[in-house]
Amino acid sequence: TRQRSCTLWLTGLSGSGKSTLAFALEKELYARGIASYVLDGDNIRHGLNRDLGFSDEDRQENIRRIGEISKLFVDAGLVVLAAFISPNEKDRNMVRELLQPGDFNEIFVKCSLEECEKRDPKGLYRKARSGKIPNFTGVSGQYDIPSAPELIIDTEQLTIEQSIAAIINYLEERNYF
Ligand code: GGZ
Repeated sequence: TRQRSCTLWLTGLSGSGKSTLAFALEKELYARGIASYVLDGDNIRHGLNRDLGFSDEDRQENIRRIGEISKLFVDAGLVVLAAFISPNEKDRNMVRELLQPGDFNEIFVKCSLEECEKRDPKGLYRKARSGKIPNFTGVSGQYDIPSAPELIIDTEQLTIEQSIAAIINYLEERNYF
């Protein structure tokens, strides 16, 4: 049987390409008649989670709430594209446990810190390096490299098109289409 809804959980450093991939994927899935929805910092941290910052405790609560939202959206029949740094493996595993087996697909959006700093689309690494942003992931905050992700997308090696193709291929293997 075909599985129509699930969560694709994109984890990686700031600037690794999570949101870019999520929106490109949303477009591709739409073209294939599949309804998806992107959750990212812009629509979650400015609204539902506006009370949360970037301490370890706040990130844990951020991820927990996003996990609960993802669960509801999956119940509603959507493919959830969740794009969050989610630096702590234990927090990502909490979401994995929260969802039905197979509904949580961890995609490691792999990109070296060096390259993310070079991209620095919002100038945040620069600020972090000058000490203006405490606990900034990769600079003054840790990032746990996923130990067993379902998929790794290396955005230093692949174009956006190739990255999307790899994810679509993964979904095809899992009988999403
Ligand atoms: C990391 C931070 C921080 C700190 C603000 N550390 O590249 P962006 O700007 O647009 O995405 C980052 C976003 C991270 O939010 P998440 O909800 O994905 O983080 S987590 O999963 O860890 O809860 C970045 C910005 O917020 N930002 N301060 N200290 N990123």
